[in-house]
Amino acid sequence: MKKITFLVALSLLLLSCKKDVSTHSKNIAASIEKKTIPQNVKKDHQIREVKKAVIVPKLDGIMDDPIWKETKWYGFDQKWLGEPYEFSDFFGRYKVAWTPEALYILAEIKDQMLYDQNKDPLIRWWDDDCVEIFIDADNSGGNHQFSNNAFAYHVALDGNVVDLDESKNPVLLNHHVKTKRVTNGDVSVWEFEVVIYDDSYTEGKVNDPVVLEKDQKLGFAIAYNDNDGSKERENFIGSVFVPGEEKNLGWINADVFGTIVLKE
Ligand SMILES: [Ca+2]
Ligand SMILES: [Ca+2]
Ligand SMILES: [Ca+2]
Ligand SMILES: [Ca+2]
Repeated sequence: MKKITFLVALSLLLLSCKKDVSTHSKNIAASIEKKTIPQNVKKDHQIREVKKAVIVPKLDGIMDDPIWKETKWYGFDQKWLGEPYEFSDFFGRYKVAWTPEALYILAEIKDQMLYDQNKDPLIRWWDDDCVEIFIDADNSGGNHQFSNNAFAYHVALDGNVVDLDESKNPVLLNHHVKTKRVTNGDVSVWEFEVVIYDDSYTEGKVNDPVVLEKDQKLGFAIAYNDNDGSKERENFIGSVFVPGEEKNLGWINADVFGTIVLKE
């Protein structure tokens, strides 16, 4: 009888040891998994509140809409690429507003020469004069170079919209961003309507845009590629400070985008 009791006790002990060992190995596996798949956490910076437009601004390149009278200008004031430039070469400022259906941007750009070297919108699109709009729908930050975690919409002078997709090729995303530009002398007024898509967007499929809501945060930046007749762009001027030596990171990493907060 004693022997049986001893054997039962021994088996129970072994069983509990086995359970401990297996729980322990599971914990190790989980921690290794955590380390190999780091969750990106964006540190919000340049946090700006964006006002809701009660009346949708008319996309006509004229800034007389009620919302543009109520919102303030921000500057394209960060040189991301190129030599120092003069006011006569480039000056830019912009405003942002929102409705549940889209983000609206007004940009006033002073550029003494509008240059469209490559008529094909998918050839070296960044070397032609273009406005670049950076959107991260869920403000996640992180790499988006060949994914739809965020978008870097290059809006060309002819209104074509280009970004790289998951196949690492440029695609036209003209249904994401609509624009109207009116140029008088060296000043262009651009109005944009940006329909927001999140990382579930799949090119060639039916995709539902994000319905924007009060207090929603988005990653946002805007920039201008200025070329006045050179083989390659001469300047790239953005809206947000990028720390470190390499400033041209917006097209790769959504961590450098500022953060906008949608307000009534
Ligand atoms: Ca307008
Ligand atoms: Ca220029
Ligand atoms: Ca994202
Ligand atoms: Ca130019």
